[in-house]
Amino acid sequence: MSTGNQHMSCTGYDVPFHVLQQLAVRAGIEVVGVTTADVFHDVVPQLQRYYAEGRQTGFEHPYSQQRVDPVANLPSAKSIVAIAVPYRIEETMRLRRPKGLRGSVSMYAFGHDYHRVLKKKLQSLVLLLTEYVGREIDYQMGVDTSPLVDRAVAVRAGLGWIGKNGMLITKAYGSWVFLGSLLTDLLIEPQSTVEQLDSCGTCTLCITACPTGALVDPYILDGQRCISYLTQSKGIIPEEYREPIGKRLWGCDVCQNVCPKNNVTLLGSDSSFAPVADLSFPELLHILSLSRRAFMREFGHTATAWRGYYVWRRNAIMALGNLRAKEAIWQLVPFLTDPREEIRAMTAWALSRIAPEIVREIVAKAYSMESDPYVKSEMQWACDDHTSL
Ligand code: B12
Repeated sequence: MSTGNQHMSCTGYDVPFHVLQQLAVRAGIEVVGVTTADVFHDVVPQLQRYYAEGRQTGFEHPYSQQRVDPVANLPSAKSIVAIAVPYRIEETMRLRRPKGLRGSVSMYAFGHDYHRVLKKKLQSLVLLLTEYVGREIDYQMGVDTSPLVDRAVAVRAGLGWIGKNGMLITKAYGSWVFLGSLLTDLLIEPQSTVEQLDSCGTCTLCITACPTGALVDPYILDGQRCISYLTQSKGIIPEEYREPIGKRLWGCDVCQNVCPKNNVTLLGSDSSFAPVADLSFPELLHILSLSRRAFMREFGHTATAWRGYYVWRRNAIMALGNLRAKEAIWQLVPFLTDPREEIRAMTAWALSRIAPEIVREIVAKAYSMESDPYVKSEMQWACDDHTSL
């Protein structure tokens, strides 16, 4: 391959766009785009509104100049390479829920940790770019953890458009893509024609389908109501969300599943995104039986482990409650005296749904020994007049 310096003299760019595309393919990246390192002025009001309305989840960076200014992240930045990697693959399409007491995990999370997979691809791209330009390059990779707003970067780089569900939707793969970015001091030629942005038209399927009403307006997600957030949050889940969460143990795909733009899309081909172990439809009683160490051994290499095992245990208990799983009663009872409040509270709730008449006395006993006022309130039903249940 010719050296970058030759190209620079002809075009003024260190890397022409068609070369970037070829290198991206070699790095296993399906969709690539480029944008300048200019400030994302148009995102400022959207972000300010997001924080001002308290819709943030705590998983995003606090508001700062770094969220909108690439140069505040990498002072030498000239370009941003934006990538989209599809994670819906053939193997996923063949999945069927097995029988039994099983929960579900969102498609984005049941394979190998996408942070690691995308960072590896970006690392390969860096090596290829370095080789191409024939010098060390300054760069900063971002997959999820970058202060920059990944979707805004992707839009400006021409990867797709934002749907009413807030998702970045690509033409080829729909919204079933992970996003990543590479800030670099290279001047990379932008795509000469960026495709006309598609739009949702009058469709509002995602808004009406959201089980918790988290899409409060077109393009506006209240992160704290989003099931994806709730399943990853720690502590006690507010009662109004417990039933809508259903059997979900991690993440939620409803607003993407109903999206017509996701009907006819190509599939990705990276087998890293195939379900790991039993993670697509985990057996709930198996989850409850795992020690923390065993959980990490089984699921530590997925994107679902970062919040720790207790979030999983709590979610499995909630799912069993929602499934009215009588078979689970005696495995649940010991959690009434678990050291963690949220586990005791969710167990009392689950048992009240599964078989209040069978466990009333046991829960009433737990109530009498309980010292936490909130957990006590979750057990109160066992002491109330049972004709009201
Ligand atoms: C915090 C966070 C969450 C929070 C809050 C989500 C949210 N909407 O902000 C929670 C935990 C709820 C969450 C859920 C999910 N997340 Co998340 N999340 C993030 C994170 C870390 C920060 C997001 C952020 O800053 N939000 C602030 C708001 C204001 O920005 P935004 O919604 O991301 O983007 C808006 C602006 O870009 C603006 N915008 C920009 N240009 C334009 C142009 C036009 C015309 C319009 C109208 C708007 C617009 O509109 C966007 C949509 O509101 C990003 C990674 C990152 N660093 O960006 C991943 C990220 C957004 N999440 C991702 C994923 C996969 C998910 C889930 C699908 C996971 C799941 N299946 O459970 C759900 C989807 C929920 C949904 N419908 O949005 C992907 C999205 C990929 C994609 N195709 O869009 C990202 C980019 C991670 C990644 N690297 O791939 N997530």
